[in-house]
Amino acid sequence: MRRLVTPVLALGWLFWATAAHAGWDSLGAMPAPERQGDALVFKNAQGIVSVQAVASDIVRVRFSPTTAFGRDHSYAVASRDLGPAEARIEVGAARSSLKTAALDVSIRHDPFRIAVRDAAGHPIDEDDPERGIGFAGTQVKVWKKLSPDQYVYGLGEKNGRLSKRGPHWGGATYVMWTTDAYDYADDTDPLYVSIPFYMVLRQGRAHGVFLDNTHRSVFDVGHESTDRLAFGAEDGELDYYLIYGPEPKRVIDRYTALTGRMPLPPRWSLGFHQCRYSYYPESKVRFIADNFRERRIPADVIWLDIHYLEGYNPFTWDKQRFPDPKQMIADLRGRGFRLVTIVDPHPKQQPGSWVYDSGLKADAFVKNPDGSVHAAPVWPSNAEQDPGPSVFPDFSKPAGRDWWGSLMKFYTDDGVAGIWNDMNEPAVFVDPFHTMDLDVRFDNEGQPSDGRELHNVYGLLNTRASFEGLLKQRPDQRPFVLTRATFAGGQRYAAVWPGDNQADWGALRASLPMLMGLGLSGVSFVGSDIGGFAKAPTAELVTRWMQAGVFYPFMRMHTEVGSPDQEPWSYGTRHEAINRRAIELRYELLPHIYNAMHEASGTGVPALRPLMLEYPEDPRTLQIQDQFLFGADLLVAPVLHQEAAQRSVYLPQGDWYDFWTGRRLSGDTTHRVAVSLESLPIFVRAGAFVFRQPVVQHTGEMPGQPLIVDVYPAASSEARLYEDDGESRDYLKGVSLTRRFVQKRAGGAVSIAVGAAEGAWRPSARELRLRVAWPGPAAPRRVRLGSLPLPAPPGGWAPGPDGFVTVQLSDRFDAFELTIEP
Ligand code: MIG
Repeated sequence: MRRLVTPVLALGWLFWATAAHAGWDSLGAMPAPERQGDALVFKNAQGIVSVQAVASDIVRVRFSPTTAFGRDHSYAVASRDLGPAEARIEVGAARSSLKTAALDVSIRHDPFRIAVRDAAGHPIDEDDPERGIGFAGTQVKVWKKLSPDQYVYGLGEKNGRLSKRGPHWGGATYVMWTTDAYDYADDTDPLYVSIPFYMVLRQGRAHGVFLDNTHRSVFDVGHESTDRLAFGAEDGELDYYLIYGPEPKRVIDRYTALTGRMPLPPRWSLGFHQCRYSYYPESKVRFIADNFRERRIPADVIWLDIHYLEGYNPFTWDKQRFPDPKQMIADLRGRGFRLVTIVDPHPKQQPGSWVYDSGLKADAFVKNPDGSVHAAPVWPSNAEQDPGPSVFPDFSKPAGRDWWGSLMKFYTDDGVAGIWNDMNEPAVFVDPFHTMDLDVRFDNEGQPSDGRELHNVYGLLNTRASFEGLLKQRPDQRPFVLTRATFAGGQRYAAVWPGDNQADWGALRASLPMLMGLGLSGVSFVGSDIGGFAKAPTAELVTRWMQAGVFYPFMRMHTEVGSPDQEPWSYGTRHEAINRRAIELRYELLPHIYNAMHEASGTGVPALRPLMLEYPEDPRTLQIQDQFLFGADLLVAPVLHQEAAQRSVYLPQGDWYDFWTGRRLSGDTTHRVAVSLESLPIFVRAGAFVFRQPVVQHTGEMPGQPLIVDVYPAASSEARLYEDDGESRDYLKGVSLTRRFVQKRAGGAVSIAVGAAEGAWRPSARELRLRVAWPGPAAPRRVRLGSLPLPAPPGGWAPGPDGFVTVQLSDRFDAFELTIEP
């Protein structure tokens, strides 16, 4: 867009205020505001603005180019009870301000501009002085200053860089409009998920901005002009929250206090998942299960895609292909497998069928403007026999969600473990937009509206209904839902996979910033299709993808219809062995992974972390996207290039250990590491505790396994380990086990203190195996348990060839201290 500001400026602010730039009106002068609680409310002939301290570190700005605000309603916000604001408010003639313990919000009245500083006076977020808030017809927008030292992250599931300012900082524009993007390239936008949230990091200080508007929205990050960040929506209010850190982790914590957090997933869902479009008939499913067990490749879940259905119609079984699903599922369970089925939100319009008839009766479907039920072609229209259009549940209606939720019984009765919601952008087979007609009518929780407003939350509300339905059917079990589309706050209901990626190296590399961007945006249970969905990967690509996928929070292999076999053993024995080793590593690390996911469920801070999240003060971390941290302590640098013989790895300040060899490496520098096809470079931060177990074939084999704790000494450090039964919801009532692990180095000795168990859960009897990366030049002389010297090797402790000293105890859940002396 051409800048029209400067020449007009010369005419004076009056014109400037009303004709700032092509097609947009900019908010001009506001009279002094009215105070309402912790908010200031401004009104003029152009519109109404409220600036409210929601908490001491969260400010909400609402603007409507009308005379009054609409209903205060949100599908994304989970809680507005975020702590006291205790705002001090001052109203002056030219300026007003709103001060909390953390923030200083200063509002200039004429022209209307907002600037936020932290308590020390650092600028956090400032309206662009020339533009500020604007509107054009129903559109609303705000322009903010963007300075060269501001890094922008987040925006959910996006292609491109981790840092959202685009290549060479030429800027980039991101659209929020959930879209079925089959076979997308590494620059396709938008994709399936819309999360209008970004984080800004400036000289180590972070804040977040969340636009709570479900209409199509656009984020221009330094694109139209390098020094501005603009965002806005096609309709509705400009309703955004500014969330202060200053630590980036704190921003996520507070953003997810507002929009909710991922509930603790069932442990089996953190195992390995095998999927394809599609496994059928039953004998094929059994064959896949047999392969895993006989080849000793661990796995927990097999997935059924749309070919299990009769005519692609959800809530049916094709009885030719699956004559006895209940028996099949029971047999699989007996061998440690769970089954997840796809359930698309588009039942066939089929009078006489129980799903359609009961939906009509519950008045649960999306309507046409004339009040008739809306029908359109999706998968059931492609059925070989008796094809027909589909109807679409209105998930924005509580009764529609309840009805959908009640249908989950169809699956839970057969023993299906989890639900896969696909096609919920919603995708519809009509060109050119490939979605539902936007004039359709939704209930919108009592304030009827159309597709323009509800499109972006269709997936979120679909998963909400699935999640709540599963919970109703199995109140004592954690629901598992996977979704393709969602919106801000969707982390409360479902894990996310970024749809139909390509089986190529670019897509493998792109998966890391995409998944990290989701994590920075509150969605921490994520994983891309391993091997790639569209087309066929090479053996080498599959193996590299499997290695990277060990650290995807959701680890699933999947491929499209008609592609060659894509299982871990499909690429010859050498690749099978390496793929097995990768999946085995996943299972060895499950106690650690589960612990990290538990942390994410409590704070929102994702397990899969960009380096900037832990090292925001280190400028060298700010754009790294080809390596990542898992939790705070594991740094993973998967090999992402074909035929690579080496790769470089940046280790931030501090000491590090090579996970595989125990060799010490210094931080604050870039290392070149030689790699072979077998290599998955992993580094462990000094001070880390890594929680492991021996390889198991599925999570059902975990009870009774030794708990292995690898300790990587630093001057001093601590960690907490969370455990529970992995499946039930008893942990919500305190039936869990948390222990604190502390280590210290002093005078050449290393001491490890394990705290008393908190919580009411205990695992079955097992061994506790502590392995300490012994820093001394020679083997230790003595190991004491409290004051008791343990028998020397081979009795109570043993130095290993790998430099680790191993101490085996029975895990007794009481506090103790171990000292290893030189
Ligand atoms: O139009 O269910 O992204 O994972 O295998 C394709 C068939 C529909 C798209 C999903 C993909 C799934 C496929 N689905």
